[in-house]
Amino acid sequence: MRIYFAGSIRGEAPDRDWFQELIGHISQTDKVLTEHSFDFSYDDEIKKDDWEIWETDIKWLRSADAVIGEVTAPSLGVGYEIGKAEEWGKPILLLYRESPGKRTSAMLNGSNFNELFTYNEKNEALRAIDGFLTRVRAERPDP
Ligand code: 6IA
Repeated sequence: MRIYFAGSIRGEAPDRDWFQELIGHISQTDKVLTEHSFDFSYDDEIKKDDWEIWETDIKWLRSADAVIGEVTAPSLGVGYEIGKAEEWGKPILLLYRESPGKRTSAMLNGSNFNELFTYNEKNEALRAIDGFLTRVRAERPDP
């Protein structure tokens, strides 16, 4: 399946190594459309204008079978993508690492149009991804 992975880039400082781990995990079974968006070593080589980034990302998001977002670090771009994906009826799994004194947005947590999974250990998040992908695959209409 085509998976749109979303996570903070210009928003709050992301855990880049963890994003790579998540992308690597999803890539074992499915295609991550945004794999290079989080390859920060590309930064100097690929200088894309913001409008190009928006255009590419929106096309990918539109075409995705499902969206997986790491929402521990708040990000305007990720919130925007989730809003669109909800509107377009995409299956959405959001991963939020429990952080003392913090809570994620009520607009994510309160929504019936995504699954928000709160985790402490990384393994829990990886297992949530596996369960989500299995369900989405099973519910998917035949191509
Ligand atoms: O507001 P933020 O920058 O935190 O928004 C992050 C979200 O917007 C991510 O989920 C991405 O899908 C998208 N996004 C934001 N900036 C980029 C980008 N910049 N490339 C691709 N998608 C982006 C260049 C990154 C560089 C490593 C090549």
